[in-house]
Amino acid sequence: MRIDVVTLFPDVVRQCAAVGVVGRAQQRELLQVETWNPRDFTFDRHRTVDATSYGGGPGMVMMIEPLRRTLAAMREAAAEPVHVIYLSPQGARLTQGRVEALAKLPRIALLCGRYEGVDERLLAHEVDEELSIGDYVLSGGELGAAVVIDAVGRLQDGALNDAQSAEQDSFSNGLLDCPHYTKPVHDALGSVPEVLLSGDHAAIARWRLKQSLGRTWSRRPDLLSQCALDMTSRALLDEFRREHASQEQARKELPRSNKTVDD
Ligand code: 4FD
Repeated sequence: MRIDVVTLFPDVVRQCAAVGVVGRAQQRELLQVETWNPRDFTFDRHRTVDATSYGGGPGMVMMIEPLRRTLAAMREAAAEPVHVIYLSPQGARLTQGRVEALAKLPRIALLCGRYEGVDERLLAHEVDEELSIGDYVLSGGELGAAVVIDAVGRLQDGALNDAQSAEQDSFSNGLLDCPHYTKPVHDALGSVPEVLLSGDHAAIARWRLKQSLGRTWSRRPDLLSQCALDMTSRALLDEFRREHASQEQARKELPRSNKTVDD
C-alpha cells in the first residue's frame, strides 16, 4: 500500500512513520509513505500557502492554489485514482472498522491542514473523506496523519509477526482488550491471576473473554450496546457483573486497611 501525505511539515510525518512496526513495514516494502510539501508548489518570493480569512477574525486559512497544484502532481504520479482524506476536528471519527477498510486500499492520500484549516472550495473538489482522530484540536493535521499511517500500516500483510497478530487487538471483536501479566508471578504489587498459570487453555480463553466483556461494560458501555453478544458472552458478562457487585459491596462494608508511610 502507498500513502501520500500533503503537509507543510514532511519531516514530522516521515519520522513518525520511520519507527517500530510501521518503519519495518516500509523497509519490507509492504508500505510506502511519500510526502508532498505545498510550499514547493508556490511561485512567490515568500512561498505563501495561507491568507487571512474572509469575514474577518483571527487565524489564517490555507489557500486553494498551492494545494491544488500539490494534489495534481501527487495524482499525476499515480497509476490509479487516489482516495484523498482530510484530517480535521470536523471529520467523522476514525474507528478500527474504518482503519481496516482503508488498509485494504492500494493507495490513499492524507491532507494535513495548519492554521484554521483549508479553503472550503478546495475540500469540496478534491477531498473524498474527512476524518477526525478524536474530539480535540491539534495545531496541525500531521499527528492525525501519523495516527492513520500507524493504524493502517500495521495491518498490512506481513507487518505484524504471530505474537503481535491483529486478531488479538482491542476492537477487532468490538470489545476492549483483557488485562495482561508477565514475570514475576508474585510481586509486592500483587500476584498473577491463577487461571493464567493453569495451562488450561479453554479456561484461560474464557477468563480473557470475561475480562474483555467486563471492562467494556464498565468502561465503554457505548461499545457494548453496538455489539451482539452470544449466549456464552452474556453468561460470562453476568458472572463478571455479579463479582463486580459483590466486590463493590465488600469495599463499602470493610474499607481496605489504610496503610500510610507512618505505619
Ligand atoms: N481531531 C484533528 C485534526 C486536525 C487538527 C486542523 C481544520 C484544524 C485535530 C483542519 C482545523 C485541520 C483531529 C488542524 N486538529 N488540526 O483529527
